[in-house]
This record gives sequence, C-alpha cells and structure tokens, in this order.
Amino acid sequence: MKAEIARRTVETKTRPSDKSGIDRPENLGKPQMKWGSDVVAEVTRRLDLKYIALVPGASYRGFHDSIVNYLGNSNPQMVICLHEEHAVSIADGYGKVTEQPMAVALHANVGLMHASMPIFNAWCDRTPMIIFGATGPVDAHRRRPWIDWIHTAKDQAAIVRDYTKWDDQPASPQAAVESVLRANQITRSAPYGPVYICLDAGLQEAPLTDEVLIPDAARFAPAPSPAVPHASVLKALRAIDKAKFPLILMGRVSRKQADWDRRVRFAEAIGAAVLTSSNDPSAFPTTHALHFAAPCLRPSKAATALIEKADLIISLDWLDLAGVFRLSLGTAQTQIPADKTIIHCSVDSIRTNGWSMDHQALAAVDVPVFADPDSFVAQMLDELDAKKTPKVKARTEMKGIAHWNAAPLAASSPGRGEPMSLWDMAMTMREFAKKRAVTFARLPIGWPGEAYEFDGPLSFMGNDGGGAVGTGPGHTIGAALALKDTGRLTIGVLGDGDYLMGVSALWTASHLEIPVMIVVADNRSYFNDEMHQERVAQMRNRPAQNRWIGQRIDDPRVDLVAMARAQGFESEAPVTTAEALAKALKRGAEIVAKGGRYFIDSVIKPGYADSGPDQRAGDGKKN
Ligand SMILES: Cc1ncc(C[n+]2csc(CCOP(=O)(O)OP(=O)(O)O)c2C)c(N)n1
Ligand SMILES: [Mg+2]
Repeated sequence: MKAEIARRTVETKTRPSDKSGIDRPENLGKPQMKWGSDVVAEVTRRLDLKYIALVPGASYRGFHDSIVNYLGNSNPQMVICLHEEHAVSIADGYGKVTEQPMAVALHANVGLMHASMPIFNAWCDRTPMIIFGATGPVDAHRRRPWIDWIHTAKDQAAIVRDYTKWDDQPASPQAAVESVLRANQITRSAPYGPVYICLDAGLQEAPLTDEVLIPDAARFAPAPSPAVPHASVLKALRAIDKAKFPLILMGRVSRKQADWDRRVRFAEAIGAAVLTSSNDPSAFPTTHALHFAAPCLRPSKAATALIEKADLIISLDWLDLAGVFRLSLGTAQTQIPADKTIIHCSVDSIRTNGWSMDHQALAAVDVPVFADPDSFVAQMLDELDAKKTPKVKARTEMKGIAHWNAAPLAASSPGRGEPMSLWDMAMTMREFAKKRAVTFARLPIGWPGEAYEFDGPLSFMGNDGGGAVGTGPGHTIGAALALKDTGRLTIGVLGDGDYLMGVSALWTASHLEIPVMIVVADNRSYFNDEMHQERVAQMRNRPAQNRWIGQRIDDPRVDLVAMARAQGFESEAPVTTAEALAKALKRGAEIVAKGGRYFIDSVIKPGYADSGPDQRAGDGKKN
C-alpha cells in the first residue's frame, strides 16, 4: 500500500519557473468540461468572481481540481488561507470594499464549523459572499470507510442556515447550474448576505453522462432594488419642509463615490445635520460643517444633544434606530416612540429571521421607505431639482452648535519617551492619514471618534458587525486585496487580542503579494473585558483592582513582531511613543507603496479614549 502511494506521488513545484504569476498551473492543454465539479466551476467562472478563498479538503477535491486544472486557477483565483475563519473574513473584507461577492470553499462539516463565526459576522455586515462547501458522498455505498462517514452530515447547511440568506445541495450537475445562478442572484440582492452551496462529493467526482447546458448568466442577474413610490418621496419632502431641525442618521450606505456625492448634496440641499456611526463604513465627510458631532457607536454627549434637538430624523438604514433613541433620550423601553417625526429608509426587514436578533429593536416610524437608501437620496434630489428648491443656507436652529473638529486636536505626549495612550496613538494615525489616500480596513474598540476624519467612501470599512474578535486580520487583508491596484494604502488597526486570534491570516497576504499595513494597538490585554470586570466588581462592591485577571495577554509577553515577520511581513522593534509611531508609519508606507507588507507593534497604556484625553479610562495598572 505504501509503495503504491509513493508511486502515485508526483513531483510538484510551488511556483512556476516563469514567475508570471502566483500559483499558475502547468500543462493544462485544452481542458474539457467532463466532470460534475467542472460544471460548478464553469458557472462560477461566468459570474465574474475574481477570487475563491479556501482551506483545502478532500470533500471538495473534485471542485478543487476543476478550479486548478479546468479553470486554470483564474477567475476565480485561489486565495489559500491557514484557517477557514480567515477565508471567510478575507471574503468579508473584500466584499465590504467592492460590494461584490468573493467565493469561498470550505471543507465538509469541520471546515464549515471553523468558518461559522465569520459567516455570522458577514451576515451582520450585510456582505455578499458565495460559499461552496461539500459533504458525502451522499450515496453511502460510495463512501470511503471512516473519513467520509465522519465528514458527511445530513443537512450540513443547518450549521449556518440561521445566518445565511439561502442554502442548497444540488443533486445533479444540471441542478448545480441553477443553484449557482440562484446563489449569485440572492447574495447580490440587497440586503446582501452570504449564501451556502453544499456540493455532494459524489456529484463532484462523477463523470458527465449528459450534455449540460449553461445559459447566459446575464439573464439571471439580480433586479435593482425597489424604487420609492412617488407618494412616499412627496411625504418625506413635506416632513422635511415642516422640520425646524432635521437630522440624517447615515447608516449602511454604498461605497460608490457618486452616491457619496449625492448624500452630501442632499444634506446640504435640505440643511440637515448629519450623524455617522463608527460601526459602519464611512458614509459622509466627517469634517463637513453639517457633521457636528464626531462619529460614535453609542451616542456621545454631542450626538445625544443633536438627537434631542432634532424634530425630524431621516434614517438611511441606521443600524439600531430604536436603540439609539433609547440610549440618547433615556426612555425605559425601546418601543416608546421618540417624540419626533421619523423617516426610515431600509430594505433590511426582508432579511430578518427568528434566530438572530441582529435586526435590532423595532422602531416607530412615520414615513417607512422600503428602498435602497442611496436610491432614495437620488429620488429625493431629483424631486428637489425638479421643484428648483433653493439650497438651505443655514438653519437658525443650528447656529452656535460647536463642531467637533473646531478645536485643534493633538497627541498629548509626543516624544516624551513614555508609553502612548490610545488617544495619542489615534491622533498620530489621524495626522498620518490626513496626507494620504488611506483606507482604514478596521479600527479597534475604544478608538476615539475624534480620530475618524474621513473624506470618502473608502476611508473606512467599518468594524466587525457581529462583534467577532479574530476577524480583524482577515478583514484587513480582504480589503487590501480589493484595493490592490488603486494606489490606496490599506491599514488595519487592530487590538492585540484581535490580531493574535487571527494572526495566521497574514501569511495569505504575503503569499498573494498583497500590499498592506497592520498596526496593533498593543495594550497586552483583552482590555474591553477588563472594563466589564471592573464594572461588575464595582456593582458588587468587590475589589475592582482584580479586573486584569483572566484578561491580560502578558507573562510571557507575546512577540507580535516575530509573528508578523515569520509570515513574510517587514517590521521593526515595537514603538512606544507617538513620535516613534509617526516615523514607523512613514517607513511602513514607503514599503507598502512598493508592494510590500508592514507590521507595527504600537505599545500603548491600557485604557480607552472614547471622550478625549481627559476622560480616558484608568491607567489599568495591575494593582
Ligand atoms: C470571538 C469572540 N470572543 C470573545 C469576545 C469578547 N470580547 C469582546 S472585545 C474583547 C477584547 C478584544 O481585545 P483586543 O482586540 O486586544 O482589544 P482591546 O479590548 O484590548 O482594546 C473580547 C475578548 C468576542 N467579542 N468575540
Ligand atoms: Mg488589547
């Protein structure tokens, strides 16, 4: 048996000798569509899916072969990962930038289980993604003993059904054609979300016996999102006409520059104040005169004051409308309607289910608008233009409101040779990003709103919608892959806990030669949860100084730089001052501009910086 395996082992190269590309297959000849999995690959090819992120596994060895030896490993090209969690996180990061799906391939039930958390996160992020999985052979007679039995599950998709938009397990190559076309249509229809197709190993490996016809994929394209009924446009405009203090909550909107420009024009045309969330990708210029309060996750004091003042709220798919009123207006129940007129534009309601509560609390709404928010804005502008409505100069009610960005902000301890605070680090990064086309793929928990200085739809990609620690490295690399040839500098600023959980994603960036920078806000702690332990101890009148136990990532200290270098990133010794960080960022930017990868370990004092330097959390000493 051993001899037989040895004889069958072929000599392989990891890179072709001509260096023309990454992972190029050789000696393909003219591949013919001959096997079940070739059909799946063929349809996938026609859907304009550039990449397929994966960890290999025998359950889909037929499909794997079709991608390499039938498609020639391009369109989609394999993005090999060291963990299924990274494969999905990379697809999530890519989808956030492009609003297009990346394909993913996951092995059997085990790979799917590894991937379940980032799939949930992609669901919460509303990211399109086509995930291929595998099981079986479904025909028990054809299963290899042991391994095929443990990796076969009846209704395997049940693992992720509650947080995917759709799943399928086609039983023939013909059915697989429909399945892939439908998956594409569903995942690309708003609200986006991942879909899962489970491929029977038997189907993949069976030779084709009948001709399989593959129709023109263009005839199975998703429909555009519904337009707003004209009556609703007029109703919304009447509410705006009556309002003294309209406030737009810019939530989940598109990454297109034209949509961004229209949102600015809309806010200016109606003279509305604007709030954006630090959870979502950048939606509006944060330094614009109408963006009074700094972006925040939970309403800050300044944001609360705006919400209180506003008599009209226009929510453009704001993530948690009822919740934000409860927090800012102090109502005991989310269902007590805010004493304001509310316009809420979203199509999210068609994607809710009974398992996940990520649809958030139910908000009372006066003008419900079932449409894509950017189409709504475009229609409202058309109507305003048609009526030749003059631009509102400035609302008297808004005069005298301080703009968050009016006073100069600076790092409080540059170059003093002492460890930075998170505030110092954030201000240093803000200064650095000002002069460049930077995309922040992620920013860590506790990052101060004052550091969110965004001037375009690609300035920031939002955080982990599912609160999923470990997704940061994958999101960053996926975003960087999407932005590879755009000249933008992609930076993921990550917590050390997030970095360490997802650290082996870095290898994929090196293997695919993706230019990217990763900067860790290194407080050597799961600090967010130290804060929780402190709060609980205080509530129970117990010693809060023990908050660090079970939280600190220290003793031994992890060599974060070594972990990046080991995977092909360039780096330098950890930086501990704002001045040193500024220099490291410059060095890193030069390397990334040449196509490289750079890692910076930015050592900071444990503590958060939600509300500026004077209100930072305690210094977090162990005792
Ligand atoms: C998968 C997962 N495990 C645990 C948590 C709970 N959690 C939320 S934030 C956090 C700390 C993250 O640490 P780090 O990335 O270093 O950020 P810091 O809080 O130190 O700023 C943890 C453990 C989570 N959200 N997700
Ligand atoms: Mg930390």
